[in-house]
Amino acid sequence: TSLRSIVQNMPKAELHIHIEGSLEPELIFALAERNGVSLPYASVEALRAAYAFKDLQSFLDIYYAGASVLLQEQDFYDMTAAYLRRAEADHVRHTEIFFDPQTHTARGVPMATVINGIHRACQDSPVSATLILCFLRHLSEDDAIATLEAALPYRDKFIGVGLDSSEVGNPPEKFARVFSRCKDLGLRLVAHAGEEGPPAYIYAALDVLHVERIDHGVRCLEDHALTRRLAEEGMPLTVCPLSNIKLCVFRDMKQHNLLQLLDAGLVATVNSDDPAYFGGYLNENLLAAFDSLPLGLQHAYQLARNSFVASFLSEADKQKHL
Ligand code: ES4
Ligand code: ZN
Repeated sequence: TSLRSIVQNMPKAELHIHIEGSLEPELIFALAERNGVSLPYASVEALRAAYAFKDLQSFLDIYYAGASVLLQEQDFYDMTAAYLRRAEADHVRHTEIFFDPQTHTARGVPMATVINGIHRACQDSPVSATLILCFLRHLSEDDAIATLEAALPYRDKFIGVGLDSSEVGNPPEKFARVFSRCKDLGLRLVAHAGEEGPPAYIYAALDVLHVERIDHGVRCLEDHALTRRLAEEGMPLTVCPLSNIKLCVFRDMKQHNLLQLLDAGLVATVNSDDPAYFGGYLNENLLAAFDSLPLGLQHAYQLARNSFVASFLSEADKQKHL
């Protein structure tokens, strides 16, 4: 059996997937039609042609436009169900799904519509799926606090909170109070850091927000003390190879630092981030990395293992997968 087929078929967890980033152009157009929303693109092909990004912000502008077609609970259900079917095909056994409520509540969509639609699709899937509510870091901390309050009636439907959107200029410190509140509520904590931002943002995510995983974190290798610390603490990084290439964090996949991260002893995992926008779901991310980097069977095994170790499954549930 080839390494590629082992990588594809091995049971795995996904820990960094924005559900709004799984909206395929075909579903965007179908939902636009269903909801009478007009799009600034003439066709599926025209929309897909706009997926040429130079950095994170140029992607986010199109990602928020795509999400504007989501209005009814069934829309959120259909989007999530479609992702979970793709995850199942990639042998994903467990997934921790990010969602961005502010992208929808700002358009007048009720919090209940967002959470109930996504959550019901998770319950109907054979894949184990939990939810992580992300705060948009380009908005204020007061907006994040209001969002948390609005979500608390549905506290049983999400396990944690994260921090996403435009990183540079919006450091973790900006969200110290809301993360402290979330920690007191028993929510699990993660944050995007060190994707486009410097190592200082990773330190702040750890020391100010007290996160339990770093999303991306690939710029940690610029700071040797930080790299050593992440390794010693077993602090996981949720790395997204195709995302990093599409957003020009690395010039091409041969330049990606995934192997250096693993060689440094970090609990690195591979994830799809925004699969509809970046050219592939989880197995396509793994295969792209394995095709371009000198990764072998041991690395495949390590990445599958890391995905469960880094998850928020109970220790008993992790054991079943290790
Ligand atoms: C995101 Cl790749 C990435 N980075 C930051 N925020 C995001 N939201 C959706 N995808
Ligand atoms: Zn992300």
